[in-house]
Amino acid sequence: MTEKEKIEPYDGPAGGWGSLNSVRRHALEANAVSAVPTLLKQNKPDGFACVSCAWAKPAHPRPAEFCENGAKATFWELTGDRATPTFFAQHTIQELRSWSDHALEKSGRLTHPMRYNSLTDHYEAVDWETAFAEIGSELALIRQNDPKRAIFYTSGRASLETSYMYALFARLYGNNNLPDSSNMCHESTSVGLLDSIGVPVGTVTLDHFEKADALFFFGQNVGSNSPRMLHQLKEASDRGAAIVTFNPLRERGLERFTDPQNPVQMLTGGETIISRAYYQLRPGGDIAAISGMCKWLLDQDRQGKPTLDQAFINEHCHGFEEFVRFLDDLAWTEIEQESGLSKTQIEEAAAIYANARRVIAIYGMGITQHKLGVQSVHMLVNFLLMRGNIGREGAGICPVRGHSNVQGQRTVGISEKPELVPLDKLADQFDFAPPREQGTTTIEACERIIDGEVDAFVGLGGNFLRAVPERELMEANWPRMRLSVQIATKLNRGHLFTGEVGYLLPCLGRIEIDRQASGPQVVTIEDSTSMIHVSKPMREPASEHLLSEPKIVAEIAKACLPPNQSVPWDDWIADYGRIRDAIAQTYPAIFHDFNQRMHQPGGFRKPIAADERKWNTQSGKANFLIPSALHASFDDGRDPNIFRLITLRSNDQFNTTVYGYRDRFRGIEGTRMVVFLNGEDMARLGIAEGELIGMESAADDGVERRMRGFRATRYNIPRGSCGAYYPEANALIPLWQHAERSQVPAAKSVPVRLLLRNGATA
Ligand SMILES: Nc1nc2c(c(=O)[nH]1)N[C@H]1C(S)=C(S)[C@@H](COP(=O)(O)OP(=O)(O)OC[C@H]3O[C@@H](n4cnc5c(=O)[nH]c(N)nc54)[C@H](O)[C@@H]3O)O[C@H]1N2
Ligand SMILES: Nc1nc2c(c(=O)[nH]1)N[C@H]1C(S)=C(S)[C@@H](COP(=O)(O)OP(=O)(O)OC[C@H]3O[C@@H](n4cnc5c(=O)[nH]c(N)nc54)[C@H](O)[C@@H]3O)O[C@H]1N2
Ligand SMILES: [Mo]
Repeated sequence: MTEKEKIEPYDGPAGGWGSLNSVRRHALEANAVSAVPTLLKQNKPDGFACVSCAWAKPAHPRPAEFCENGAKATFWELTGDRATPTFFAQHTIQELRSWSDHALEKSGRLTHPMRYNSLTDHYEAVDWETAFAEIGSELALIRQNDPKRAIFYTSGRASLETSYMYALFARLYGNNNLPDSSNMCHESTSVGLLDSIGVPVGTVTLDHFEKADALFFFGQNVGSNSPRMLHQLKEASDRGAAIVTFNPLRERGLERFTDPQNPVQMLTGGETIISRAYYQLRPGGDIAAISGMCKWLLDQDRQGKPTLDQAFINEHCHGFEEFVRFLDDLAWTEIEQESGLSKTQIEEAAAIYANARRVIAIYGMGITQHKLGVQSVHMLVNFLLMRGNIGREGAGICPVRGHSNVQGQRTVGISEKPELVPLDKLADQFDFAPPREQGTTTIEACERIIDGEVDAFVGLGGNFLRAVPERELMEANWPRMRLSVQIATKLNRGHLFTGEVGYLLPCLGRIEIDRQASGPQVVTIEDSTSMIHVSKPMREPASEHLLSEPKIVAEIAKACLPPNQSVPWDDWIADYGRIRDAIAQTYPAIFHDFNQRMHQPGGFRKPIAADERKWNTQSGKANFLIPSALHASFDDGRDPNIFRLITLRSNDQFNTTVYGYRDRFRGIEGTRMVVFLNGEDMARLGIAEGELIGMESAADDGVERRMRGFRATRYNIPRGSCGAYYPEANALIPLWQHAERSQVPAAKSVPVRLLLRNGATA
């Protein structure tokens, strides 16, 4: 172990002084001390929407409505560091490929449009006109040949305005190839909730949170990934609401919280206990655990203790009888085996549920990133439906979305599924024939890139190559493409693999003032609770050469598409209010009077039919749906030498952006190359604490996926499972190991074997 690496348990709560210290340190480390005052405008009605997570922004914010990780995101974007043409002249791409994710982004904000020169292996500065002209002619040529051979990827940060234009651009170009980071994230939600309750998104707002009697958490790490929600949880806990958590790991934010904005708590060392009960189930065990709770509810009801909301079930639900048969056929031994929990634990949790009148189920990647991710979502809805917990005050389903506008992008047309987009409307509005064929998901895009079937990749943000599975094959095949265009704020590893023609185009971040012909512009986003609001930038741009995302999209579109009078790209750029008018015309039910309503504090809400107990499903009712298996994983969990690997986020990263090497709550410092293991498994296999071991995929499909150099770390994790950080461990995930139907990579239960020092495979 090097001197800087430190692995020891951390006793502090989430929030508290630890979080304030971390904010201070990050302002220095990110070279962004001047950005500190900016934080006071974060998530305020007259300020900007945080570029980190998608959690709701309240109408009546606290004096400081940012969290530790929101502050890091702001500092990281407003850093004083710059990746200039000189920087790129000093380092070849080959050399940069040996840098860490952290070091690459730490080089600072991109300042100039860059073109890859394969003769020198450097990115070199170009002017925007040259860039747009070449990208335009390359894209036009590919379009002539076959428009399906281009992919238009989006990471969930781009605004509603940019996303609407970008989706329209892809369709004018001639395809629905609009994969989104959501394809790796909450697509299991979009598919699963649509089946169950007829909406692709959650049904709750902050108002529901204020009235809930119990909150059930499944696989969402609030303390790191949506820390502002800790305030709602503290309020709920103070009010006596029960919080119950199902998670293989004991995540600190779900255990204890000290409110940094509460002087008494801060000075007295007071803490709020968050979870009343915490169940460390097996990864992939949620279907079993929830089935067990449902079975218990049913039994109680039959024993004459009214536990089910029969009136609701009769009036609103479909498929209940079949669900009852499914529950009756389940054996408790099977439930215990697959969930890793005892019958007593499951009954205890179910009893808390039965005693609460209004309940919200909250979940994240621990549910969606499994082979049966979609069915895990169905199961959560079944659980809520049994007691009528959808479509009333204080109750509902709450998928916690990732990127700050990922949900909104889907709302305004970023989708590979043409049936979800009002194509007829677009055809009328813009006088063209939109393509009707299915587009590619992220997984399909990867398959096609590996097969050499893609000629152009345009990335609107993100770090596609680093975020997807099957790293080696993806990196090896990427350069077969003719054209790659990456629109980005910072350099990342994905940019170090290019097509024959490769561009890296630097854009304004959301916090930076965006001046166009009609003056400074604002943009809008939709949060996790379907509230749509304005975001007003306030900082001077990182470089005078940056263009806004809408501008870059418009210029590329103009450069490669034949002119179309009905698409006023230039007018839109002159005044983003006109883009919002166009959005309102396409989606009047959601966006009428958009330019006025966007200023409403807290935002305006997108209508959510299920929250009014209107069910836009095929049956016209809310559906009980039956899972095909009790565990959600690819392996059956019976072979003691196959471990279910959970790929994890640390408290010091935003996805592939690694801010630093402190995973404070988990007590890991100075390294990310660790593998968490259960102490009994370590003893059984003779693995010493700190020993360097490897892992290989247990997919046994003829492809070798092997990684070495993980430090074995004893951790409170269920036997038979292990944990390692994302994105480092992505090389271990086969492309085909994704959720059924939603195609979300099964990143939370990757079957692996351990490679021990003596060469043995455990
Ligand atoms: N600071 C910060 N904020 C972020 C992000 C970030 O990287 N950093 N990422 C953003 C994005 S895009 C997203 S999608 C969200 C992600 O936020 P989360 O949804 O919280 O995602 P993860 O941290 O990947 O994993 C969530 C939890 O699932 C648990 N888990 C693993 N397997 C299982 C299982 O089988 N069952 C159950 N019940 N739990 C399981 C893990 O232990 C972990 O605590 O956060 C967003 N916000
Ligand atoms: N193994 C494993 N893999 C996973 C996951 C997992 O839990 N485990 N999680 C998955 C999930 S939930 C997601 S959402 C994906 C994330 O996949 P992506 O969204 O593709 O990745 P990010 O790391 O969020 O993208 C970071 C990059 O975005 C660019 N960027 C930042 N801000 C802006 C901006 O304002 N504009 C533009 N144009 N660019 C910007 C910067 O260049 C930065 O390097 O990863 C997925 N992959
Ligand atoms: Mo995500």
